[in-house]
Amino acid sequence: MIRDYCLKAKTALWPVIIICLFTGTLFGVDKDSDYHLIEAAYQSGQIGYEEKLVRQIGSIFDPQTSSTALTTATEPVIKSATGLMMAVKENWDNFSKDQQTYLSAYVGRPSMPYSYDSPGGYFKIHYNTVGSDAVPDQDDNFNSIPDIVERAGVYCDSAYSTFITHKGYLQPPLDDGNGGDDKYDIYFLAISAYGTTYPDFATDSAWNDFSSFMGIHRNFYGFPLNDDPEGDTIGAHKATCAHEYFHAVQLAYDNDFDNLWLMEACATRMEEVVFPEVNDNYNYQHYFFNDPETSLASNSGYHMYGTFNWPTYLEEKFDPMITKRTWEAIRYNSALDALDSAFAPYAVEVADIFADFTYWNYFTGSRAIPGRYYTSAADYNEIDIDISYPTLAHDSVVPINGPDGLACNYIRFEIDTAKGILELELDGSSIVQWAFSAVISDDLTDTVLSAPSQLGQPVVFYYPHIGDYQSVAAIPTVISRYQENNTYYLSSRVIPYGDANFDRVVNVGDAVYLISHIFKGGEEPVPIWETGDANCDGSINVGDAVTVINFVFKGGPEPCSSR
Ligand SMILES: [Ca+2]
Ligand SMILES: [Ca+2]
Ligand SMILES: [Ca+2]
Ligand SMILES: [Ca+2]
Repeated sequence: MIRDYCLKAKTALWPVIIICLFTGTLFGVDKDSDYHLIEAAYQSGQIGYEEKLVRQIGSIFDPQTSSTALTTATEPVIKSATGLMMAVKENWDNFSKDQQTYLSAYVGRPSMPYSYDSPGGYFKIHYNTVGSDAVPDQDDNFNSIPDIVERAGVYCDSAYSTFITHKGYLQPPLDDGNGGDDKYDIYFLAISAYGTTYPDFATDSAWNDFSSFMGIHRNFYGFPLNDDPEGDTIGAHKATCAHEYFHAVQLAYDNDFDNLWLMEACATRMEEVVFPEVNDNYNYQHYFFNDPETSLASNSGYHMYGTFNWPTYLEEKFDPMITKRTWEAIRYNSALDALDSAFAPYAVEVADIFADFTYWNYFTGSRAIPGRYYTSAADYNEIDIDISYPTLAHDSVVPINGPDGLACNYIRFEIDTAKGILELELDGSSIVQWAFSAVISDDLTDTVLSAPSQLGQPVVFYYPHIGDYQSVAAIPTVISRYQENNTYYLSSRVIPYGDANFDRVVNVGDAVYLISHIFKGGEEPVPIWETGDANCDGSINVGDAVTVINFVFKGGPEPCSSR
């Protein structure tokens, strides 16, 4: 078994070195899911950071240990190894000599016998026809260039055209003739990932930009299914060219691992901007939608691919160039500050609009309303409900998984037979800044109430005639950037019709209160006037006092009994 835990250097490029870096029995290393087991082992403290990076490189790039065929479509494969490459480069000096020797075989520029220039002339695509990196030899146009290589040229040219020509992003810095000339280099590789972008070297710009080159999977067999009419293999290939080339563009602005969450969110978004027919990004949306309590700005796991919804929301709600403004600002700012800067034309910041984003994410899948919120809302997954109640009234609801900074919960109440006025209250911890939204729905309406919490005060919503609707979704949201797993109390109550003085019972006091209001200039019914409309005729007058008196003293029907 020990042999299974040894990582082997590529013998083609390096002297035969077998480095038994690890002798533990944490896990095997024979499937792409190892990447996640390694991550889990690191998160639980079983292995250190450098060891994690070395093992993850092995799980993706080492043909001895990785599953290069990717034969199980249901098994998630790592989408992009770009963040891993960035982390290895950033931490290079922390690796041992042996680790550096091992890593060098995988993080350096590959060498391939053949190359092909893309029709647009911007990309040089390198490939092999034998050995573990071999591409499929299909050549339907009989020009002696494997068709998959030609397709890479077309797809990457499309990405170039969208990002550089049409949207005006910075072109990735020239690479000093590496790979044969100044064209951007792409290598077909045997890897357990769709692709990876390798930061190459820093330029002399005033900001931290990097030249780069790209590795993409050698055949795209066995990836998750997608919607491409040309088939899943071609769809995965297209998505990868858009995704990884956008990473190359991002590296023209900044090479900072702290930005990885936004890099992945935007690169995954760009898959559907360049190739809207593919929808491979939908395969990753549930990592966010099943985990809305994890911070938008989380750099771990697949969550950051699922958050392609964030740039989608920004581009659809505000304007299509907001992502570009963000990357322009990221040269001199953190990702969140760069976003704030990109919103400047609208005089808002992330904290002001994050609650709006949370309820856009509620109206997807079967909850989508035609013409509202996301363009593709009906095709999306549905957001996870943290707690779901079959009835409306519940006091002191505490979350199962409280939200991190820039995250939220969804708590849903079915209205069932309740009628009256809804009172929905959020009392969040005073450590972080909260916002609160409530979605009041039936099949046709999407009433949303939303407000930030002021100075640690509770947020309370009142809404009349709640019995007319089917459900209420409460969305407690942390709009502070940081702090994990925040807790709160949430209460959903029903104020009965006729409770004009809001003491939660209907009795003679309400009749007195109404008469005082109607005839003596006394206060309006509280907390909203509908509590006093005891006959539900849409106004407050003596008839309401009569209804209350009949109900309390004469066994008459309860207020608004006909509604
Ligand atoms: Ca061909
Ligand atoms: Ca080059
Ligand atoms: Ca009362
Ligand atoms: Ca009335």
